[in-house]
Amino acid sequence: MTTLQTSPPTLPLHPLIHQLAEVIVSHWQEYLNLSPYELPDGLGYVEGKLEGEKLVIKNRCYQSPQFRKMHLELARLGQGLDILHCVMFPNPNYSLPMFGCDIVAGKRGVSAAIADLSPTNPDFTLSDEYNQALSQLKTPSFSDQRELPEWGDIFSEYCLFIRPDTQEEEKLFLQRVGDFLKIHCSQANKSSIVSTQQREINLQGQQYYCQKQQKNDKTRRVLEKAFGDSWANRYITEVLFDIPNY
Ligand code: BLA
Repeated sequence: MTTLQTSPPTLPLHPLIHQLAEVIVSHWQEYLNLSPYELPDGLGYVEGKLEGEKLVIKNRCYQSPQFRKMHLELARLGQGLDILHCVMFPNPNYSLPMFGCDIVAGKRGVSAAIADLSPTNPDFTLSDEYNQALSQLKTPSFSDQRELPEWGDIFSEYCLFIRPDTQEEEKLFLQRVGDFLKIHCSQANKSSIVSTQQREINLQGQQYYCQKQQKNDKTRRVLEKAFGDSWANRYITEVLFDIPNY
């Protein structure tokens, strides 16, 4: 296995991935008070090649008072598979859902585009404020809605999981993620610090979310192929879905 950490080149990825990355980062910059977040052991830029094709991963990571970690990852496997992964982990002192999204684009276009604001409380509901704001959004209809996997009970009723069929649908997806982010950032900015008891409940909700996401075999397989089983496991549990225990 080779894992190199050199200065990151710009990855030439599927246009929807670049567009979504721009939507995400511009919302973070506009609404939140960002500071850098260091990933473990210089895992910001990684290249791996074990069997077959090269996997290149480029990470950007920030934090803010309301978010423990905001992670945006762009990755390219060989010439054929482009990936965007993003998760905003709330600071458990605030009762906020998890924003997450994933885009997977292959040679034949985007096969999966998913975005959600996922509840972290024990009864799997979003707060009234979130429900009210989200229910007021215009709900676009997509021609190819995909079915969530078995571990997907963490996602809310607003979760979008589609295979975009046209550029118009790609645009609608981008708009919807922008809407989610606007709502999320403005709710976060309005939220106040909770009791230590509630903080514990928030942490448990995030732990459950991460445990479920760690069950996504499709992500695991891609990483194992490029980096081997133990590296992949460490990356999934320490970078993609590290379970906060502080
Ligand atoms: C699906 N994720 C996938 C797929 C691949 C990856 C190859 C299959 C695509 C398809 O079915 O069309 C791969 N995703 C990756 C890799 C990384 C990644 C390698 O992020 C990182 C390096 N996944 C997330 C987040 C969400 C998510 C934050 O990381 C949601 C908020 C969801 N990805 C998700 C879901 C599927 C998926 C629900 C479909 C899984 C299935 O159908 O079994």
